Amino acid sequence: MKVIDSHTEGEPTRVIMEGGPDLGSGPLSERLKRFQSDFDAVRSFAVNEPRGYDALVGALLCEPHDPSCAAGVIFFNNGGYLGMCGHGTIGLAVTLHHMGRIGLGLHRFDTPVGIVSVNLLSAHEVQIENVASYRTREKITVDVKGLGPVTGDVAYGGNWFFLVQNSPFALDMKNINALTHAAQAVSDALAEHGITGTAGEPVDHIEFFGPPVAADAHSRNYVLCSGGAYDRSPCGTGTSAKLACLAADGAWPPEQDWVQESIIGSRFIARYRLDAQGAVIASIRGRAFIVSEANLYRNPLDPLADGLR
Ligand code: PYC
Repeated sequence: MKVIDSHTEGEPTRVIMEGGPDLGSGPLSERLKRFQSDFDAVRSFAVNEPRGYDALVGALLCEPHDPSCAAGVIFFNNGGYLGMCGHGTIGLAVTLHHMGRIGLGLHRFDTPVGIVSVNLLSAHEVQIENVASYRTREKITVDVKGLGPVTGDVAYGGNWFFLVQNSPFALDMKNINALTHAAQAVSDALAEHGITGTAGEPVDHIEFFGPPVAADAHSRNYVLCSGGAYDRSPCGTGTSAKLACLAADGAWPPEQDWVQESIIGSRFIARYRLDAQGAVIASIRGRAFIVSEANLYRNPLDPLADGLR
């Protein structure tokens, strides 16, 4: 399998360029189901140890279903599959440019949850326009083991998020283990209380917010991803969900930059517009850099041929 690794504001993406599973044709949402049911070992092979690590997000490059798109993509991680991935889309755009497959300017990518627009501003800087984001529940309180009552919003930004305005710990890397344990406990509590997305999807990304460190930023976050690793970037789909909450609260106007800092201090510049139906369409701008190109090998004699699951 040929892969190209990059990082987007610190968060890694591994694009499968060759040697991925043949998922056939049809909408990306159907091909994701085929990936899940028939080729899940390939997901584990590509991102889990010993070839990968927990924070790594995989991106299977596919033929798009919609002919207006430059590429199709299915994102996945150490634990399963993602609807969309903001940092991964930025990483994919920079990777395709690195390979000479797309030029600077506007492109469309087909994903399992819809089409996203990509504006490749330079070899490293990309602005994406996400699928519609929305909040479904406001200020709900769950009792969390070890933390007590925790209040947050449920919102969608391409994945499902629980957004907690007041982080239980200061948003500092020295608290990374405490933040991760707390976010995992919140995730467990949501599952126990049956709090899901609109079609019963798990709310499997948890965001804690607090004041920014940089004077020109608006907020800092910590994001727990569905596989249990924390996002080194501010999370593109999580920042989209945040904008949906700000818009619903009337707390941030359309077409104005919102600077979202991550737990490591990297940032996305985000903004939103309202479409003809009044839906929040978030744009996320960030930078990605290629870090390696590699061939991954699978030996059937290897007890970890399909990765450490
Ligand atoms: O940037 O949307 C994102 C993302 C999701 C999971 C990790 N990063």
